[in-house]
Amino acid sequence: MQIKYITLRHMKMRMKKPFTTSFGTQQDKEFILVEVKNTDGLSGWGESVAFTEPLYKEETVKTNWHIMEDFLIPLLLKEPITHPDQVSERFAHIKGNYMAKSALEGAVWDLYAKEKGIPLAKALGGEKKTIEVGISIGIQKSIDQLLQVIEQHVNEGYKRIKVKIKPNWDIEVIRAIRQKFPDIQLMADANSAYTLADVDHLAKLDEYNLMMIEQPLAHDDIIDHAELQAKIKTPICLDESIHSAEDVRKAIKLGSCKIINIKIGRVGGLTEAKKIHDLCQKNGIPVWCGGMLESGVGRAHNIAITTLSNFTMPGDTAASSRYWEEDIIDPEVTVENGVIFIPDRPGIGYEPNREKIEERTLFSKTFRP
Ligand code: OSB
Ligand code: MG
Repeated sequence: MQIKYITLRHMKMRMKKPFTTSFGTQQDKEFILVEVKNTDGLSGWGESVAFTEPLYKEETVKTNWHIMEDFLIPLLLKEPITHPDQVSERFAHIKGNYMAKSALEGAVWDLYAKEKGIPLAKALGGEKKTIEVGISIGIQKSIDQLLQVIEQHVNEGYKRIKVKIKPNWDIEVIRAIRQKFPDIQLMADANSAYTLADVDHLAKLDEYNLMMIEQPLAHDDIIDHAELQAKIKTPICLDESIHSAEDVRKAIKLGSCKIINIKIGRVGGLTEAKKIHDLCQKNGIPVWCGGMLESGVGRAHNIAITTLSNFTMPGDTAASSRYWEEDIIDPEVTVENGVIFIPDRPGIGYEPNREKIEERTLFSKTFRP
C-alpha cells in the first residue's frame, strides 16, 4: 500500500434530536473524518468517535487531532505498510489515544479492502450476510414520553431496546417499560453513574429480566464491577472500562462482566476489536457492537465488524435516519425489521458523498509523505 496523502476533516453535523446520557446532552456532533489516498487514486475512510468534551472518556476531537497530526500520521507516512495489522504495531508505543489510532487504522483497513477488491467485512473474516441491530434511547423528559419513543422503535422492528439510566431515572423507568413491553429484549446503560454504595439499589433491577446492565460503575474500573457482578443476577456488560484484549483477559479473570460491548474506536481499531472478539469467543463471552452516534462512515465500520460470528447480540448500529436528516454516505444505512443487509461492494461498501462532506467541514488539512 503506497499512501499518497492523508486528509483530516473536522466535521460538524446536527443530529435530528438531542441525545441525553447520564453524563450530558448532545445535539451537534463534531468529529474527525480521515481519508487515506493511495497512489492509484483509491480512498480509504475512517472516523474518530471522540466527542468535543471528555465526558464519556478522556479523548476529545482536539486531542485526537493533535495526536494524529503530531505523532500518528508521521509514523504512518514514514514507510509503506503491506497489511493494516501493521498500523497498530507501529502505533503500539504511543500510549492510550485509542480513538485517534482507530480513526487512521480504520481508513487503512478500508483502503486495504478496496485494493483487494473485497468488502471490509470479508477482509476482517466476517461471514454473516445480515446483522441484527437494536437501538439506544437517551434519557427523556418523562416516562410517558420514553414509552412512546420505545413503542415507535419496537414497531420499526429493532431487535432490542437499550435505555439510558442514571440515579433517579432507573428502577421506576425500567418497571414502567416492563409493564408495557413484557417480552422485548431490554437492557440499560448507566455510563458509569453509580458506585458500590448502590449495590442494593442496582439489585432491584434483577426482577425485570434485563439482558444486561452496561457499565454501571466507574469508567476505568474492573475491580468493583467484579464485586457487583457477584451480588446481582443481571449480567454486567463492560463498555468504558475496556480498551484492549489485555483488559478483557483481566476482566474475565476477575469476573467483572459476562458480556462485552466492543466499540472499534474505544479499543484502538479493528485489529484490536478482532482480537477481543476472538478472546471473548474462546471464553464463552458474547459480544455486541456499541455506537458513538457516528456518521455513515463510522457506522459502516461497525456494520463490517459485526459480521464476525461472536457478535451474537444486537448492537447499537441503528439506521442513518435515526440520527441525521441526511447522512454523508450513499446509500445511507437502512434497517428493515431490525436487520441490516451487508453490502458486497469493496471496502466499507458505502460511498462517502464529497459534496455533503464539504458542506459539513469546518476545516481540513492534508499531510504528505
Ligand atoms: O455508552 O454506548 C454508549 C452514545 C454516546 C456515548 C456513549 C454511548 C452512546 C450510546 C448511543 O449508547 C449509541 C448510538 O446510538 O450510536
Ligand atoms: Mg455504553
